[in-house]
Amino acid sequence: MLPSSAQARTASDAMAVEQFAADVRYYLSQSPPQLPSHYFYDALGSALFEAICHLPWYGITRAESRLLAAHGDEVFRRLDSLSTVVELGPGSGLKMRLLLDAAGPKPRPLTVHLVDVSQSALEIAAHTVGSGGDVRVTTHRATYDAGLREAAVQAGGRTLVAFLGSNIGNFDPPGAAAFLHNVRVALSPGDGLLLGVDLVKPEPALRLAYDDPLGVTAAFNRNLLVRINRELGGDFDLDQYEHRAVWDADRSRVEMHLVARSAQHVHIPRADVDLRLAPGDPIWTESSYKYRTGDVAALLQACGFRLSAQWIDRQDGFALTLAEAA
Ligand code: AVJ
Repeated sequence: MLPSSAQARTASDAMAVEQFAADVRYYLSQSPPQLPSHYFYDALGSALFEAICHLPWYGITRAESRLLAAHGDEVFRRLDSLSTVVELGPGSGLKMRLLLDAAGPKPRPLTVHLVDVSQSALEIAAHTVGSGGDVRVTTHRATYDAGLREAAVQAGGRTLVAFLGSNIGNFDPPGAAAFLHNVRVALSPGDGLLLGVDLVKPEPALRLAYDDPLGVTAAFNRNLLVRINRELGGDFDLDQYEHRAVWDADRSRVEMHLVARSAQHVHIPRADVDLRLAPGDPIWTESSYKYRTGDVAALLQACGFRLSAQWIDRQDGFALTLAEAA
């Protein structure tokens, strides 16, 4: 007999695999075939993403860290009597630690809720965020919406939601608006939202950020096929997929694809998939939308927030925006 927590873990893992299988089946049947980008983040995918954050060509994490270190104290000053922070998609947790450190001594006990689909990322983030000894940390292995609802139920007092790293870039514009609406609904007037958004910049910089000379991003992208092979019994032939990143200026997004180099016939038994690709056919694995500063303000206002402050990193083209639930 398993201890009840281990049992719960096993049951939720089984549910997660079933959801993965259903999503793989549905999205690969679209044209072009697609895969949802949040499945990048298994243990290896999360580690590869951490490596991406250190690449000289990927400026998002460094730009945001500079802004958090420089303005974190002001975030807390503008939200006096804050008692809860909810971070959606904390990754390694280093940025939240940076924000908490920048704020200095906390006048009251602060609880930080971390929401992530990746168990390995959550464990690392909880350790990193908790290492300051100045906050209580609670984790939620869940999607953003489900995790935010859970955290909001437990939260007492004034709350700040942090959505950093330009994670919002993975939503298409209607999806981003719907998501921010949900965040607003989970909050009360006076609660805060700290949003990190990557800005539109010249195409060569965008291409290098998503197709780096070390091939780390290519490995991150292909790891999705490794994960499907392992968890769903797929037979993707990894060398037969080329990593491609393209900037679509009209839609203001970088797309990542995996392009078949030759004709492919793929079986994924646990997802009941039988997929044929011709040479040059893409599987679309990610969209990363880029914003202009004015877009961010307009989007927040349309979703029930009032702009409180916006800080820009000119070096890498990144915006950190603090808004208040209106
Ligand atoms: C974590 C979604 C913000 O879009 O820049 C990095 C993911 N993809 N390199 C991004 C990613 C390729 C990243 N986000």
